[in-house]
Amino acid sequence: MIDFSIDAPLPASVTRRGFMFVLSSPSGAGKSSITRALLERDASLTLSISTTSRRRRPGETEGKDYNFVSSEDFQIMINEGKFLEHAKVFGNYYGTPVASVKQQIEAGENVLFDIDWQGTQQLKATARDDLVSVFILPPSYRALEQRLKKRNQDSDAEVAKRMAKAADELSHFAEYDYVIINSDLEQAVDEVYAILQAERRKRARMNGLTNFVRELQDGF
Ligand SMILES: Nc1nc2c(ncn2[C@@H]2O[C@H](COP(=O)(O)OP(=O)(O)OP(=O)(O)O)[C@@H](O)[C@H]2O)c(=O)[nH]1
Ligand SMILES: [Mg+2]
Repeated sequence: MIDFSIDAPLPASVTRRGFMFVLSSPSGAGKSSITRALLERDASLTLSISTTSRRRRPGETEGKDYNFVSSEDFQIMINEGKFLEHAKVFGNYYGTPVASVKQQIEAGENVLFDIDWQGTQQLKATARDDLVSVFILPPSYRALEQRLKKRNQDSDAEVAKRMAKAADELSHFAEYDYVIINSDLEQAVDEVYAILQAERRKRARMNGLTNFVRELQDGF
């Protein structure tokens, strides 16, 4: 397989602008597994670590999975303008820290976001050109239910709540640039990776092309 994450060298005068790469899906569609695999495969990709008021689950690490804060502190951070976007999901607050995303994009890095449709809408409103969004669908209702149960991280009540919300979340698929149906994890990762690699090569994300082409023309 060709490793497309290694670019052919660009002329010194041409640079790349990065983008925000958003993955959303109903609970249990496999988004977290896809996220993990993508980060492993593509070294140019960094994960945006969200802040949340949800309680830390066993196995989760502060600062790696999320920055965990109290609801009160989250409210204060909202008021202080600390978030690029934020939303309430399943009764808890989640938000993207405004911090380094802008600088990362300008430096040509691609930033991966595991956020819901509300957050995606907010990013779209403020930074459409820097946003590429992918919605992951489960292959069937049954598959979704089984994945949620197998995960077993949450109580039965929590699983039921998430199932009920899944139908609602599904209805937002049409707000996304791309849709991937995750019936086979490896294949789904390949497909999302292909999108990532094609989007990196968009003309609009390359700076300095006009001058570069002018120099080429001068040689004729
Ligand atoms: N808008 C927004 N949504 C977020 C953010 N961080 C996480 N989320 C979303 O919040 C939802 C719940 O995330 P978690 O509490 O970690 O639960 P989970 O088990 O990962 O749930 P799923 O990913 O939905 O299966 C997911 O849909 C995430 O995509 C954020 O910063 N902003
Ligand atoms: Mg998740």
